[in-house]
Amino acid sequence: MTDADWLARAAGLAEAQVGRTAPNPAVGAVCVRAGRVLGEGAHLRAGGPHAEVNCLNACAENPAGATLYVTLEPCSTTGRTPPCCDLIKARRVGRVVIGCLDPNPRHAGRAVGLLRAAGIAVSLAEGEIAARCRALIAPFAKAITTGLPYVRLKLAMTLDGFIADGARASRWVTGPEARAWAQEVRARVDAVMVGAGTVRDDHPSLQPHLPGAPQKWRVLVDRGTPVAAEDVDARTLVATRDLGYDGHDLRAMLRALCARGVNDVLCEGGGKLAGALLDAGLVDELLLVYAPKALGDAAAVRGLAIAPRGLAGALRLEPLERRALGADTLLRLRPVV
Ligand code: AOF
Ligand code: ZN
Repeated sequence: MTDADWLARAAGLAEAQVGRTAPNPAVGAVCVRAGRVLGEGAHLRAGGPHAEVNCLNACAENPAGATLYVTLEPCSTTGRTPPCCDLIKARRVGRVVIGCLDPNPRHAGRAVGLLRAAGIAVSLAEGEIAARCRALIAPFAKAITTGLPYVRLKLAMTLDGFIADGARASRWVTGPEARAWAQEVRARVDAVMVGAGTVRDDHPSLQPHLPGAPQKWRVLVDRGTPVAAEDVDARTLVATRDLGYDGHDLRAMLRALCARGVNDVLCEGGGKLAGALLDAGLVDELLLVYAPKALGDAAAVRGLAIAPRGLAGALRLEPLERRALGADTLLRLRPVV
């Protein structure tokens, strides 16, 4: 087993917690001596022990001299919990291998010097495993450095770009595989957001229908369309009421959402909200699921209702992934800025 292999094990522990730790990042740790796991752990929820603490406390034997693999740089100042660097020193860990540095300005890069000064060897991951550890915390990194959540835009569309037909029916655009995948995506974000028109037409629960999945914030962006009382529950944030939304400034609305501890939000439509987010440059990632269907109906609902642009100024997207979901096709894309 190489350092990268052990870090991959730690990354797996962290990945299982994605969507559960807001506003903290998901972090995993494994403590190893002579090719044997002494203990492992993950950060399970904000306010609870960090991954290193759970890992070191789970060690079946004294971790003195052992190697600690952790997906994120250990913290070095007191937040809701005491600094992990102190515990790592107190337990006399011999070596720490870090998946990626902490973008949180309170900690960024400090652990490396602090641990080395205490005689602990420190290595920083590189290459593929470092990228995997960075990807794990991409929403946290954006939120902590910019005050804005990481925004994913998911739309299920026909090949001619419609998310609903002329009667606003949208339930069966994509097939069962794509719908099951959509539940997993919901389970891994902090909040799910839609325009109020979508709520009026579909009354979506916006919750992941998966056993054990935590409940998400439902963000209803009401511009023009009021939200009916029966569509509001304890997990609902009505943008004008709860996020100070003025009907225009989506950036300020997202900032208010981030201030509530939401590191990432999944926008599931409708087309106008999707277009407005794209026009405002607020989307980090698009998840477009294309069903092999076409409607050809001028009254159907366009998915990407962006402002008109000429070909020279077209919205450009960089493909990150293409994947079959049953008969449907997922395109994961990033706007080119
Ligand atoms: C770690 N391991 O498992 C996590 C870390 O308020 P606190 O005490 O929970 O500290 C939160 C900050 O600690 C968070 O913003 C991030 O910088 C770091 N998170 N650090 O060493 C962990 N979750
Ligand atoms: Zn910590």
